[in-house]
Amino acid sequence: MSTSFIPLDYPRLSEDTQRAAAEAFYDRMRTRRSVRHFSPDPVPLDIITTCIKAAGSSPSGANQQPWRFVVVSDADIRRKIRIAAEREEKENYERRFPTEWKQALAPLGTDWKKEYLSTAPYLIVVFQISYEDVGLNTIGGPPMRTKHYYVTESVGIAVGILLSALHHAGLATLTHTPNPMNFLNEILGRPKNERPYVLIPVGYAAEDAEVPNLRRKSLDEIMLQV
Ligand code: IYR
Repeated sequence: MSTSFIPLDYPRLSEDTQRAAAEAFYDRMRTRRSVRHFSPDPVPLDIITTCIKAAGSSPSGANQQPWRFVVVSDADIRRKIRIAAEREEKENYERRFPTEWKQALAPLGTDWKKEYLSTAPYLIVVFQISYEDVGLNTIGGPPMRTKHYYVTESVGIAVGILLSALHHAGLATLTHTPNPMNFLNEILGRPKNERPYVLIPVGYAAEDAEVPNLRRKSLDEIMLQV
């Protein structure tokens, strides 16, 4: 396959502008928290779709863009998702999670109840597209497939950009991964080459929303200079 190239369209900034941009971004991002208490207030859909376009600008393995973002606003579907997720989480908390895991989760104050899944006006369900079927094999064998590379890494980066874009737009989010999540394929009618990656409730935080008093690691703890 031949490749064509175009000039990179991104101007170099002055150092002052760069510094101001870096600081403004950090100042905004440091206020991001995982929110578990949502207001049912509606959010304009175009704000959500713009944030998804930002997520779609993510780098990906071999530029295969192996992601699908399903935006759920229908109240019945959100309720179905809540019921299915709570069924799994009840099993997790009551039987499947080892004691050690429950101890690690204790500071977050979580349990199997997931009210936010029906309160938040949107659930964005992110799927990773593990491979793509590219047509039927002419001699009746299995379909021909395009393998995707670095799928989890690519989708993880896209989700990071999505969470940043939503937060930057003034919205509250939660990265939620009820386990197992295959009920999402069934409820949302997604094919089996798409695997649920994360479920993100999106909306405004409830007025009385509280978050655990956690400490972020300092720069010294997360960065080394060599
Ligand atoms: N999925 C469960 C448990 C849970 C797991 C992790 I790792 C967290 O960071 C938080 C919760 C739940 O949502 O309650």
